[in-house]
Amino acid sequence: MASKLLRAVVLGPPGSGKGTVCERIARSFGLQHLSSGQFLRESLGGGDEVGILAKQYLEQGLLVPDHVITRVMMTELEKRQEQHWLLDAPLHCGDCTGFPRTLGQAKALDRICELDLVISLNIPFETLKDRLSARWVHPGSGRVYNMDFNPPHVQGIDDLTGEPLVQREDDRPEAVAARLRKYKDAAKPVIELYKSRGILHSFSGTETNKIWPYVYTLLSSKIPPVLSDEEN
Ligand code: G5P
Ligand code: MG
Repeated sequence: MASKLLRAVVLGPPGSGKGTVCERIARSFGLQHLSSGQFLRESLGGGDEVGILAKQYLEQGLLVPDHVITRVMMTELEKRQEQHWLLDAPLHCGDCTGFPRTLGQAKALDRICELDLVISLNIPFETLKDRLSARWVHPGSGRVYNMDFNPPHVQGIDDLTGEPLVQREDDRPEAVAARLRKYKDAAKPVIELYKSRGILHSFSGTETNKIWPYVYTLLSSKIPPVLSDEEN
């Protein structure tokens, strides 16, 4: 018989380290990392309906409408549920970042799964702006670098593929300011909802490396790690 699925979500403002923390969780615990923002960015070049709709919102740092992102995420989550079931792995897990971001999205997620764990990252806004202006990404994989925190071996080049790195359109200062403003209003009721359910775990600080050991300990209480804390 299949064992219980672990369902975890990482929430936080732009630049709080959702992507960075989720990559570490994925490596340390063998979870799948699904990023709502990365799914949207991948859809931009495809010319399909979602890509065309999402483009204007992403460029301006606005949230894409609930019905669009919910459709994208439900499709991706359902696809993976089936894969896990077919694989018949001893433990079925998934973690996603950046979704849900509004109460409407949280309700849509409730209809397909029961979350076990919500991790919320609280990082001072000044720190976020600095991080985003120094971020470079590899568009093909979504790999993220930072000129101060985790620079690539060769400036402007992805370590694994040797392809050029780019700066995200929405990391321009005007778009960053809009994203940070929007985040608070939309996220507050979502945070309150998960707090009232007793599944919210908040972590505050200015450095991912200092927050990480606490996140690792929390996850370890739910699922056995495949890598030690120091290996990440
Ligand atoms: P995204 O892609 O989810 P955001 O804005 O929520 O975008 P973002 O910018 O990707 O989040 P993050 O993932 O929280 O930030 O942060 P990160 O990339 O890991 O870290 C930021 C930088 O800091 C990196 O360069 C990293 O290396 C560095 N860093 C990490 N830790 C440290 C540290 O300790 N020190 C230092 N110095 N640096 C560090 O969504 C994009 C857009 O898609 C739409 C919206 O339009 C959104 O704006 N969207 C949605 N719309 C509606 N509903 C949803 N659910 C949506 N999801 C996405
Ligand atoms: Mg991200």
